[in-house]
Amino acid sequence: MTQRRLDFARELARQAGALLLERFEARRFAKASSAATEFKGRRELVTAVDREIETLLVTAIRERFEHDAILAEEGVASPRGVADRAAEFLWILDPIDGTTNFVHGHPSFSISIGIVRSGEVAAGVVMAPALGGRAGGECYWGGPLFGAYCNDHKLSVSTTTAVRDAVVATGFSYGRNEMGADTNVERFTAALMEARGIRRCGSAALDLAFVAAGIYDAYWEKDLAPYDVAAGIALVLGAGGSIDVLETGKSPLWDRQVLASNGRIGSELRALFDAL
Ligand code: LIP
Repeated sequence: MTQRRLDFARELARQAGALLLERFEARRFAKASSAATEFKGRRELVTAVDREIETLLVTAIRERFEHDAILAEEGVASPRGVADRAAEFLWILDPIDGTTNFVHGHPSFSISIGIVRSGEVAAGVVMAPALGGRAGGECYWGGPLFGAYCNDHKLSVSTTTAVRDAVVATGFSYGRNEMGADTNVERFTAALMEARGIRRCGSAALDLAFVAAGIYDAYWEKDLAPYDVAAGIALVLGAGGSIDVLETGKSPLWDRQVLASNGRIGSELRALFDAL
């Protein structure tokens, strides 16, 4: 049942990825107007392409798996944020994760398709059409029962055992200017001073895929939505990594926070943050 959906999601991501790359290059080389960019908040962007890709994804999923539930970032499928968490199968979709990068011509953006079965993350696909330097880009796919892959290459998390030897990644909330917001700056500074390197590439789905690929040894972020992380969580677990949270007792999928690691440095990084 999940395998069928994962196979379908891979083909759907390939098709949607080709369209997204076409739109990206048209915008980047100014053959298309950038006027179709709107604001959802002070710095949160949404484009007509977000909605175009989401409509493509939702229509195809509805046609093939009509009884499955769908949660999609732009609300094409259902009121934004309403999700039937108890459904046997729930699709969690981000049509463009890394929208700011997409609008500004940076290649670190992805299509994220997460599949949750009876409340547990079961599989995911993260499609990065502008990465990899070859036709079709990089398609990360897998899940806890399937392993994790980049195109046809099997992935496994890194073997780094200390934060001082690690390359880690994070991101920052759109709402960081709001009164009382958790800006993540203290955690960023602590990790910057301890780790070998730190990256902020602007797509949570890709950051999680990079943990699964052993490129990053860990990644954390707050104020993320389920559609930012659902597919990436499946990939990290499929590659033998660990998924934790920044506040004990919270859900990495539903409570807007995640700490993903290779399973070897996650607790050290969590302790570094808890000590702040
Ligand atoms: C983005 C995440 C990124 C985070 C941004 C934003 P979007 O998602 O992928 O990690 O730092 O604030 O949430 O809005 O591009 O889908």
